[in-house]
Amino acid sequence: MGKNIVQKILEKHLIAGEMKKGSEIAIRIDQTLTQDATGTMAYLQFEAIGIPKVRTELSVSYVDHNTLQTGFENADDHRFLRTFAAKYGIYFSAPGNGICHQVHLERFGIPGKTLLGSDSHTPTAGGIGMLAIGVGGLDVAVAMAGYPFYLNMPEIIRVKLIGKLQPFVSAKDVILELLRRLTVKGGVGKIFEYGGDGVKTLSVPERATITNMGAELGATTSIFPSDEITFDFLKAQGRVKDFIELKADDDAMYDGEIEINLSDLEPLIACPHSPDNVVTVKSIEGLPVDQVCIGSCTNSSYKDLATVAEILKGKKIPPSVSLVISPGSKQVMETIEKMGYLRSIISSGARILENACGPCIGMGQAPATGSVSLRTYNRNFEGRSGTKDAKVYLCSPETAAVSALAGKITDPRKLDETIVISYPEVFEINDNLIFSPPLDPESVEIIRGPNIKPLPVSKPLSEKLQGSVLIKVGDNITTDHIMPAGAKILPLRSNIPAIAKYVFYNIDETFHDRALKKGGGFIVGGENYGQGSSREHAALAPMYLGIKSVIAISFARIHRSNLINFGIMPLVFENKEDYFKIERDDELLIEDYIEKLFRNETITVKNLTKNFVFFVKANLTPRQASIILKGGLLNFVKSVS
Ligand code: MIC
Ligand code: SF4
Repeated sequence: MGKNIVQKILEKHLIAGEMKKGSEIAIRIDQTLTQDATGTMAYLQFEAIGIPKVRTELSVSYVDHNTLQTGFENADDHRFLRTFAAKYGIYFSAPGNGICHQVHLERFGIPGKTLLGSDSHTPTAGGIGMLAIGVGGLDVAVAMAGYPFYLNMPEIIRVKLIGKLQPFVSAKDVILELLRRLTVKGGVGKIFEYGGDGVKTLSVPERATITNMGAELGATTSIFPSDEITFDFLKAQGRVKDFIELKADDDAMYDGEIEINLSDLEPLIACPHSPDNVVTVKSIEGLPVDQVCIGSCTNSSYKDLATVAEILKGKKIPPSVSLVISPGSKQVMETIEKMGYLRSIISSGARILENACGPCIGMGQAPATGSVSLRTYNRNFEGRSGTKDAKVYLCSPETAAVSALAGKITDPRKLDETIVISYPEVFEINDNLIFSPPLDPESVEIIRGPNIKPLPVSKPLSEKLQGSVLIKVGDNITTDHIMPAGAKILPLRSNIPAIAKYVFYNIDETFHDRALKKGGGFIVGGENYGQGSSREHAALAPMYLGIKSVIAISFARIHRSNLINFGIMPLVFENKEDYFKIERDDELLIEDYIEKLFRNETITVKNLTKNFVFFVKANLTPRQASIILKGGLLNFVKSVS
């Protein structure tokens, strides 16, 4: 029987298990990436494992999230990360070099290899045919130490693309269409493999936009074939040696298929406050916009910015609009400069930001009170922009640029022009902000500032779990709700006691104090609890506050793994109706659960306050059950090595 691309890559990397839907497999990881906001913890965890040098083929430490440096904290983190990388054989991509996913695609990604990254948008590298998975920092630390990565074999869904995008309809509209159809939880437990004749009409950056935002579907990852278009991309990066062809066999089997006719798509837009709240741009045309932001790991490639520049060329942004543009990498910046596009962007009145994540994670450019912000980014969760009542819409660079000029949401097809972009034969390749590991790591001293606190120690769970429900939240709660980011909180990522003060801060400011006072307790969640980012702080900080278990209707993949990694039990209701019967402050008791964890049996929870029992399941593999009982993955790895 023929194989699909995912099966071919997994088979080559399989260390244990059977590639049967839902069963646990272990795979070898070739490459890892971290970014600064998750990296400091990941490296402290790697250090705690006690290995002298990374054991991967390649590991890269990027600095792209915290680059505002409003105090010493970020700068201290950068210095720690730079010296740590030098000591342990890791490449270091310095602040200013660009967003990890864009740079990785350009300089390091290799078709057919596996990549594990401590950022949920790691699947961007699926655009060149890598099997790239976003995880928490501890999973990356363990992979850097040479251990396999464990996952439950996902379903493999073929997304068959046919036809060709019409002018002013772009790759972003393809993924928005999938979000419209499948919602933010439609991809949980799935890998999307793209195929069909439409694939060859898409360039690598366009493919990467699509795989990037597959994260918003909750998918494990997304992947494109590696073909002549991939070859051309790698050639323009001076990396022909990294090319291999990758395609599905003609008789490959899938667990499902979705078809998208590219020719039928029209410009789409995700309305506040969820990436799946998708409508046509046409249907909300005329809504005045106050801010337009172009960039982020979804849409900051050379192609994106050259297109934007062509649209802006010779025109002026109206005074009511603030247009901010952040190129995805130094290479993109240098190439748009060389090709003359930067000039058109600057002349239009756009504000040029650093090559970094910036406003996407609330690091500057918070919109005005109650304003409308149109962004080419991937997430529009409430408050993520830094302004709680701002209304953030997500769209393509074409829609963003045309709307910025008009001062209101506008269907870009209204622009009566043909946009033709010139491409350089070879991109501006200047890796002077990527530092290779030195040959004499012994001489490197790791420099830690006062903001870098030691790792909190997790304790094994006790035999009887009792505590109160500290908070009850609804469906699709994001990790931005659990552990907010932004300019005030992000600098505290290396300091768990300090960042723990902000757990659930935007939902309930009293959470931290109540949790500390009660010595921990339970969290109750709805569907898709913990969707969004890979930030393990959304598990690590609750662990620090004594949370023993999260009981939810369902979980998002990365957050569930992070909970397990830090010894917090993720439990799901057997009967959804019980969710509605529980209230904040109810006292819960769980006894005799340990054996049941290993056998995946039903566990009884007593609601002592309301005097009823309800039933939950942990759905853990025996390995995960052992991790929980040891108090987390770090303790587990140390105990077996
Ligand atoms: C995000 O887009 O939410 C982030 C910031 O990149 C996160 C990582 C983090 O919180 O550090 C992600 O996507 O994983
Ligand atoms: Fe950075 Fe935004 Fe991409 Fe996250 S989604 S990696 S914050 S650009």
